[in-house]
Amino acid sequence: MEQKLLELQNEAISQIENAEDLKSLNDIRVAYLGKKGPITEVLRGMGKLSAEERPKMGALANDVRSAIQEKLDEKLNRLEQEAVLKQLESETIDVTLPGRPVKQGNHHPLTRIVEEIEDLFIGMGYQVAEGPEVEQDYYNFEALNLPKGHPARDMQDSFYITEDTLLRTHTSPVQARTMEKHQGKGPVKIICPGKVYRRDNDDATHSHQFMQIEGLVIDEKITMADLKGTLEVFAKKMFGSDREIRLRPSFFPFTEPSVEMDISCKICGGKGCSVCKGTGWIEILGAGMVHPNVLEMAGFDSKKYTGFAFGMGPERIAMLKYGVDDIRHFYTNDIRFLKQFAKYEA
Ligand code: FA5
Repeated sequence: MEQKLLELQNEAISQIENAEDLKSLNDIRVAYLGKKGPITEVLRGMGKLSAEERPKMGALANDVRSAIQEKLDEKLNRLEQEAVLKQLESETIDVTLPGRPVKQGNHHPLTRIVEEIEDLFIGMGYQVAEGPEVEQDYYNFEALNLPKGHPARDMQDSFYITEDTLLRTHTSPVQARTMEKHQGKGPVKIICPGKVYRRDNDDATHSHQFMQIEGLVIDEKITMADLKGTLEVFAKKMFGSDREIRLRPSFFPFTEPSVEMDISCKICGGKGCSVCKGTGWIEILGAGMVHPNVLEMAGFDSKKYTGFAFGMGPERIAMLKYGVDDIRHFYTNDIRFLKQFAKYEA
């Protein structure tokens, strides 16, 4: 029996050494140490042994089991380590490979224009103000001398949310809000950029959502000459001294007198095209002297204070500056269009 046990031990150990994977190792464990294995079989014959030999054989059988188990554990460890090493090797990263270039984006042309205009006016002592896009009818119209039912409300077809709330149709409500905050005390010198919304039909120069930049100056002795001088500085800086500007008399209920400013069309050089609707000019802003009613409604003494205001469309300015022939390009997010402005990045 002793001989048989030692043979089984040698046989098992040699099989363990040759095992190549975890599955065959487990098969060997079941085969030799399992309940139906040969060692259990040998031990069953112990009843035939003498009382003296029995404990000796029992001890030997336990030693054989332990030796096989030890060998199994050792091999299991080795196979597991080998598996980890193999995995590490297969997942190695070659750090010497050249990297993939990271694509760099650029600012949206409208962001560039708005920042450029902001910088220009900040340089002239203006502060940047903001207001809500969902606006009260009062600030969008009434505080600007446009009472309910006023026919000039039709000039800005609106998206109403409730009877008294709407998507603002221009940035002029920020004027009214800022004046109210100043509680009748000048000076006020602000610009307010932001999105506005109108039920306009989209075409080459109109969008139902677009941007405006409002400007407002209130102080003692502000005149139309200050407005004209400011707009001229702005136009020369934005478009270059070779581009022509013109002021046309116009009407806004919140300014008196009112004007509109046009710039000569860059696309056709003033000859007339689809962008300028054949006129050679593109309107970029409305402006005027703040109406005394608007000053009074916001708590300013209109005998002491005067002011000017303007509201311009950055999309139209960007179109003129960069020669873009359709306003919708700014909103369709075509990467081929947007990429062209990378060359203007600092
Ligand atoms: C106004 O919105 C006045 N609030 C401007 C103003 C402010 C006048 C302060 C006097 C004092 P108007 O509707 O003309 O005015 O719009 C001003 C500018 O916004 C236009 O000159 C044009 O550049 C731009 N604009 C108007 N409608 C659209 C549109 N649908 N799509 C793109 N730009 C537009």
